[in-house]
Amino acid sequence: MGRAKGALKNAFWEPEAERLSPKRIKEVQNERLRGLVRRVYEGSAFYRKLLRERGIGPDSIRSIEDLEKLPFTTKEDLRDNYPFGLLAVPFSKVVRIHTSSGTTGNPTVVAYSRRDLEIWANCIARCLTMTGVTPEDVFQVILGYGLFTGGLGFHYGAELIGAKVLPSSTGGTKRQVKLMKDFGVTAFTSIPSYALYLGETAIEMGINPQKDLRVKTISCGAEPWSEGTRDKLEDLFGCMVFNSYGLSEVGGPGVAFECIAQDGLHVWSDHFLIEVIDPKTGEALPPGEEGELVITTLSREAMPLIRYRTRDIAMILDDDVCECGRAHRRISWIKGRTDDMIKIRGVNVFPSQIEHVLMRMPGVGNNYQIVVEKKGHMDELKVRIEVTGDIFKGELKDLVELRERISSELENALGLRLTVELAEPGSLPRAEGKAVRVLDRRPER
Ligand code: DLL
Repeated sequence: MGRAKGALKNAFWEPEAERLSPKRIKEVQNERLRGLVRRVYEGSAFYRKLLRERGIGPDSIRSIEDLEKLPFTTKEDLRDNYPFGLLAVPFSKVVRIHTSSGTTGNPTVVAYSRRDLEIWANCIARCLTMTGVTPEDVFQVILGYGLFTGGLGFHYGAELIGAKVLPSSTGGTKRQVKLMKDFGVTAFTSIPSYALYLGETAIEMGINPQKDLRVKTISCGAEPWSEGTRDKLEDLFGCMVFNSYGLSEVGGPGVAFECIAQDGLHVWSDHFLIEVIDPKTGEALPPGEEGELVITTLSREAMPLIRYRTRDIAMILDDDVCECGRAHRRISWIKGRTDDMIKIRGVNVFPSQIEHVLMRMPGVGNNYQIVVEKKGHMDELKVRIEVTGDIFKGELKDLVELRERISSELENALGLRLTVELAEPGSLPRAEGKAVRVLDRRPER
């Protein structure tokens, strides 16, 4: 647990919008959903066709209760209509274009109008204010600038607050730490695996992150992680660390964020309507049940999306007003993606299940890697795990005992036999962007 837990103040950027009552949120959503359907009907040939095929007219949708009548939008739809087939405004209204980090085929394109950019910056300003960032802060943006939405997204949100923004982007880890120290950085945002690496690097440089740095609030996201990793980061930096969720297709980061209650992520419900569905049947699931997150963008102008299937797995938490005073719907941490599940000898495994077990165990260090191979006809699962410096320098029997404990906890959690390999601290590859956790070396199936 971070030393400074609870020291941050609960504050609001757009108090009126953030403190909407559950009833008002619903009214705003109803009104914006009706407006959205009308807008895409008029402006988007793609949605007009899709809606007509379902017999839906511009005024058929009256409220969010009608949401299930609307079709889903998928990543394939974005790819098939590359690059600008989903625009709902004339091209002249587009002022920014980002793409997703697609590694195969066409990337997915995200276009913004001027108003989209304003709303995005406001959402990020809400998120940062909610987690204690103020105009007094020196805010380091340790996320890629460029086509990736992370860097520029946080940049403009933090600038809007009036914080002193340090656009250090990614890479050059020692330089990042030096800037953090020399400029008295008090808040930063990064990918969680990179935040751990920054902390380790600081220690290597003889800098104690708790004593020699002034960081008081951190937000991390853009890749799956666990509360165990959060605890490690809070211990490392001695401050609170918040989960930050978003995806480029619906605009980038700033979709959902933790508040200082750290009890689920608030989705800005005046701008994003969320559902959780059974990924196999498409049916909506009630709060408390885990499924695929589906997002409808209520305010986006240039490229609004209706019922976008994120492939992210999470659940809606209950509808109570949070102790921070916000009724914006909360979701759980993201368990993983429907497409990052690995099937090993018929058993479904999510990398996050492994992370969840590991990051809570004493003796386990900051990095791990999952390797899947084929031995004869059998799939073999191997997990390579860095241990802490103490364990590494300690006695052999402690290493052996740790390895056995990890094996047995992982086997219990996954219901699968596996091999555990322990590694020296800092020896597994680090990424400057999203961590690559899984090496699937099985021949193409
Ligand atoms: O990662 C946007 C972002 C930037 C979010 C900075 C947070 C901070 P994409 O590159 O399009 O956009 O990747 C989006 O990353 O569908 C999730 O699978 C995953 N993801 C994002 N945030 C989290 C999180 C950005 N907090 C994809 N926890 C999403 C788990 C996350 N997974």
